[in-house]
Amino acid sequence: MHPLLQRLTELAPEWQHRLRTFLSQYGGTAVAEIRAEQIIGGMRGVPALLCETSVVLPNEGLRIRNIPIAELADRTPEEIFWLLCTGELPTADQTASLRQILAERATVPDYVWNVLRALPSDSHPMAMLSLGVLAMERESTFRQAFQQGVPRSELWKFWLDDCLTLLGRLTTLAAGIYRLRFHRSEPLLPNPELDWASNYATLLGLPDPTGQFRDLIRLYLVLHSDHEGGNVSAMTGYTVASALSDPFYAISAGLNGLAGPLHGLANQECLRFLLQMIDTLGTNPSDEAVEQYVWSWLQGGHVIPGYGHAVLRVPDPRFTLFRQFAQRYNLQHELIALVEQLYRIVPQVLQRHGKAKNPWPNVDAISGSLLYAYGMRESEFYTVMFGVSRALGICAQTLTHRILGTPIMRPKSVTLQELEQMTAHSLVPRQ
Ligand code: CMX
Repeated sequence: MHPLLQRLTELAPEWQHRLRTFLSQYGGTAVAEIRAEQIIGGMRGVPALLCETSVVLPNEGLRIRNIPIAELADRTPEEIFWLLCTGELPTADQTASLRQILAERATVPDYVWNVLRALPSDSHPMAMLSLGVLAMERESTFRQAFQQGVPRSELWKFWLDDCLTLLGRLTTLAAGIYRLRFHRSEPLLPNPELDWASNYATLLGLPDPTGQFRDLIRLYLVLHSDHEGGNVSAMTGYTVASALSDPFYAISAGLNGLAGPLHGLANQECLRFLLQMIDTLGTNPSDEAVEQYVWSWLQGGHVIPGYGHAVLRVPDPRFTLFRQFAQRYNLQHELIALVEQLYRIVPQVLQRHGKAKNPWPNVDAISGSLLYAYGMRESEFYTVMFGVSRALGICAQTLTHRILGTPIMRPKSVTLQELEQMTAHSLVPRQ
């Protein structure tokens, strides 16, 4: 039994007991009221999902297992995955064991590459990533275990096994997609001696004489790993997994949600926004010119990509950590300069504009510019970078649900007519 499985086997009974006790004592207790506008408005603010791995505090940002993300910025993705899954930071031996498992599973089978090679050359890299993950579903040990009648209480072990296979291969898959899609070159073979982030950076095949790109990839994979349970990709993964569809189905589905411009695609959109601005205004534009550009963008009915957030009400600490990365390495690039300039200007503009509840930058306001500055110019690939990292969180979240044995998702939907009746007469909906 490998150390992560062993530790989770020790923790699982404790967690299951805690949940059973809680439900028996407080299962019938009302914890929130729901306004009609929240039902229409994407359930914003409704506490409707259990998520143990992380929280996003409006005035602070992300905490993974109650540790502020800023305190985790120097960790490796392997440490973060262990933390997400167990609630504990791993020892050096535990990290090494996880690193070894992921490295051992890093080879992507040929049939997956063949599926991807068969796609039209203009397929979006996110569609390729999602499809690549889905193609591997045939190897799911979870599905086999379920079909063979393994007791429900044991199924989570197979869930973990699938997650480790999926994650081990994911960096190789993503880097191969980058090479196939943008450089018409063949995927590189993973190096079993390297950790997850270093392998990924190497397999992408970009020149990295200083090692700074590898450091950026490591930070990138850590910062995007999880953002509580209610965002589109995590909630989609959770919903699909709750039907006991296996991790390949669940992660592929989550990635499809991440591909939307209001969610993970915002980093791609943000880079396009910056490049268009440079095209129009030239390099080193004045503050006045930038402000005017931002206003006309808003007046054209567009959102400012990389700004605003459904939960956050302060600058995203992940934005701040990326900014510090650029400062630490004294990164001189016109895009990074523009990111800084927008940070001075956009929040004031959005405040005066008066719509966005949060005028501050989110992580996407800078992540793409950093990748661009280090030579990854293909903005269509940026959401894939995000997706590789976010798979850590969705795997850990769904694993926790399998350990706790939570049931299939089935919220009650209502018609507008029912809502009208409920608000008029304060009735509860028919079941
Ligand atoms: N620029 C212009 N208008 C914005 C805005 C922005 N950056 N952010 C919000 N608004 C607008 C909304 O479009 C909405 O307008 P309408 O009432 O006309 O529909 C209004 O302000 C209120 O929105 P909100 O409650 O502040 O924000 P939401 O929770 O509805 O949406 C988000 C959150 C992220 C989708 C939105 O801020 C946005 O579109 N931002 C730009 C895209 C982006 O950066 N997305 C990445 C988010 C991080 C992630 O999930 O990956």
